[in-house]
Amino acid sequence: MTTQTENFHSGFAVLSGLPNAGKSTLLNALAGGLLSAVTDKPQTTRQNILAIIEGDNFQVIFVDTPGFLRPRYKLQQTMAACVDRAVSEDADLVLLLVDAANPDLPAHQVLFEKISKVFCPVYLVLTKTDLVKDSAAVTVLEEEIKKSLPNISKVFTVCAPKSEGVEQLKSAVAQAMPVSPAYFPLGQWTDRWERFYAAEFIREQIFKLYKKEIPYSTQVEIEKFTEDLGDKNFIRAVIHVERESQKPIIIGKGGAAIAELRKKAQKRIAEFLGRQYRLELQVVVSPDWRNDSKLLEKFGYIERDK
Ligand SMILES: Nc1nc2c(ncn2[C@@H]2O[C@H](COP(=O)(O)OP(=O)(O)OP(=O)(O)O)[C@@H](O)[C@H]2O)c(=O)[nH]1
Ligand SMILES: [Mg+2]
Repeated sequence: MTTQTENFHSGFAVLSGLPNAGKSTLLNALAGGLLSAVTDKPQTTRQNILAIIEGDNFQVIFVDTPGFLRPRYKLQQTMAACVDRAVSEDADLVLLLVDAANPDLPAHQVLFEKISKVFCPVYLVLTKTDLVKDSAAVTVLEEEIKKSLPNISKVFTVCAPKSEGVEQLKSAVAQAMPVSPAYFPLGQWTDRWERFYAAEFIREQIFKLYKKEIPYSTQVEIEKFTEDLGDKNFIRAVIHVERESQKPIIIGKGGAAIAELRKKAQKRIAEFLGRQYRLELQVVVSPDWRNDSKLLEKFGYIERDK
C-alpha cells in the first residue's frame, strides 16, 4: 500500500462535546481498544488523546478532547485550550457528540458558537440512544441542534458500549478525510509514550474509586518506568493531591484504599500494555497544583516555550 497516491485520504476527526457526552467511550469503540480513560464522572479526560485508525486507502486520526466547560481554574483553562486547538485549528472534520438522553442544550451554547465558526464539515453524533425511551424525542433534538448549527451536514446515532452505529460512523469519517499522505507512519496507533497511559489509567482508577472532589484534586506523575524481563518491570507513580486532608482519604484506613487502587491500576496497565508491572504509589501534597502554572507545565498540561 502506498500513502502518497492521490487516492489516499488522511486527516483529523475531532470528537467534541460536553463532559460525560461519551467521547472517550466512542474513541475506544472506534479504535477497538480501551486507550482513553472512561468513567461515569464528568471531566475525566484532561488532554487530547489520539487514536490513529487505518484502512486500505485512509488513515484517520480521531482526537478525543476534554469535555467543554467554562474554566474555573488554570487546569480547566488548559483543558478548554485543548478543545479550542483541536476544533478550531486541527480538525478536518468536527464530530459534535451530544448525549441524547440528557442533552441540556443551553449548556452547549458556547461550544455551539465555536463549532458554528469552523470551516470544515461538522457531523452531529447523538450518543446514549439506548437510554432514550421515546425515539421521536431524538428527531426533535436533532432538529433543535440543527437550528443552532446549520453547518451540520450529517447526523449519526451511536451506542458505543454496544458498538452500535460505530462502523457506519467510521466509514463515513474515512470517506470525508481530505486527500493527503498519512500524517503518521503506518502501523502507529498513538502519539503518546507508554508512561502517559500508565499515569492516565491510574488516574482513571482514582476517578472510579474515590468520591466528591478527590478525583478532581488529584494528578498522577510517573516518576520511574523501567522495563526489564519477567518480574522486573516497575512503575513508581506519585499521586499529587491539593491538601494535607486529602492524603489520608487516598490512603484509606490501614492503607486499604490505596491498596485497592494499586491492585486495580496494576491490572488495567497490564491489560493495556500487555505486560505485568510492579506498581508503587506514593501520595504527595502539592498545594493548589490546579492553579500552579509551573506544576501544570511539569505535568504536561502546558507546553513548554519552544
Ligand atoms: N448507556 C450508555 N452509556 C454510555 C454511552 N456512551 C458512554 N456512556 C457512559 O457515559 C459515561 C461517560 O462516558 P465518557 O466516554 O467517559 O464521556 P466523555 O465525554 O469522554 O467525558 P469527559 O472525558 O468527562 O469529557 C461513562 O459512564 C460511559 O460508560 C452510551 O452510548 N450508552
Ligand atoms: Mg473523556
